[in-house]
Amino acid sequence: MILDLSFMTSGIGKYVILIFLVVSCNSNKKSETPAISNEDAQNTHMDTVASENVKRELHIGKDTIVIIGMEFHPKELHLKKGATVVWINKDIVPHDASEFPNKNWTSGPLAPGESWKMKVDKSYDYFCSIHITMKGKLFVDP
Ligand SMILES: [Cu+2]
Repeated sequence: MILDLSFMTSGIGKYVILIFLVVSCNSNKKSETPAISNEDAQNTHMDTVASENVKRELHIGKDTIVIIGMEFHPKELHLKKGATVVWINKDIVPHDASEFPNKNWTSGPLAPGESWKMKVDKSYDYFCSIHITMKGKLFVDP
């Protein structure tokens, strides 16, 4: 008996093989665990508790802005004239805090763990000039 395998290299033969591979991959998915397990829920809770402690330590929302997860926290901060604002980079990549849009002032690159402070006399929009979608606002009450 002669087995003719020439169809496998023909146009239709390739599609037959591809379909077979896709079907056999999908059949493995039934054994996967649910997307959110109890352990994940517990970890999320622990993260929330941890960030509450960080907030208390760093006076976030008073005069300290924490950079974490590619965001400024808080995004908007109300200050008294002459207050000193501190930016602290708690993220895993460098960021900066720069006047938006002209970089009239800038912290320069802040490595993870570094901080920078500036005395503020008026309201500003600012951003991270390394990741230009990261934005924040400082409001100085007159
Ligand atoms: Cu950044």
